[in-house]
Amino acid sequence: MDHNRQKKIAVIGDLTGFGRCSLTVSVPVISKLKIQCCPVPTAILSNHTAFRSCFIHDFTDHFLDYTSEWKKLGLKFSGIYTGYLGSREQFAYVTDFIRNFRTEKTIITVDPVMGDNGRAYRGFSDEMFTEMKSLISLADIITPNLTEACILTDTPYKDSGWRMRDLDAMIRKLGQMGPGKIVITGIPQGNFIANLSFEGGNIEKITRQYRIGDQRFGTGDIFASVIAADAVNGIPFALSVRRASRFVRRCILKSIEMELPQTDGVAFEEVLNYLR
Ligand code: PXL
Repeated sequence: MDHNRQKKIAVIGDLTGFGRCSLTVSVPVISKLKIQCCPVPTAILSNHTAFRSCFIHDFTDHFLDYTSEWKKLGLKFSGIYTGYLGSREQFAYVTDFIRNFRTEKTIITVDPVMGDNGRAYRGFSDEMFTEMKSLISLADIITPNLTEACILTDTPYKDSGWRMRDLDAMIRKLGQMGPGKIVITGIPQGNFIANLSFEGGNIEKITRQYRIGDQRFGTGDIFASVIAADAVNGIPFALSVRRASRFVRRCILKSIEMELPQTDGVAFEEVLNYLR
């Protein structure tokens, strides 16, 4: 039996019941882009970690049993996309997963989820930062936000006043760490939010959008899901970055219109039809 007739992406991330992040946005977004999405849960949470309290069940101990069944089925993936990892030990498992399941054609997207607004998410340690630096060396594409780009390159974070020269140095440093395609998201530039992308060693592009309200949870996961799916669908990287940011913008605008609390993720369901 051939289980590999349709393109599919293995998505490694957490299953979070409330707050629309990780798998609860990756699965619908990737599916909408006509790719079969196969989740590997890293943890099960009642709600994401930015709420005052949450239940977390770490799934590290089941990673190998879960993924070895996929080996038995002979599954092959057009893409592997990793997001939030719940424990330090998971980095070794994810690295082995990539080595075991990668084919010549598999596109590896690593969203180095670690923090935002200059701060690490709850539960992230210096050791996990070091692990993330090795994980990105296996990636074809990475999608750090500004905070994560700073962590990966040991650059001090600041809220504003980024000069092009400094951003340039940072993205090149990331490029030297392995990935061929990089987009740094959420760079504040006055009334604008910019994304800086890098491809094939030297093509750089900065795209800006008017800042609309504050940041909302899960938008990085939506962005990276579009990038991972587009890459598998053969869409040029620069176009994909534009599509992803435009879609995220639509999601934020809808959420503002519906007056959703910032913690609750974005109302992507309302605008998913625009993604095609
Ligand atoms: O969107 C990033 C993210 C993913 N998963 C979990 C999180 C967060 C951010 O807080 O808590 C569980």
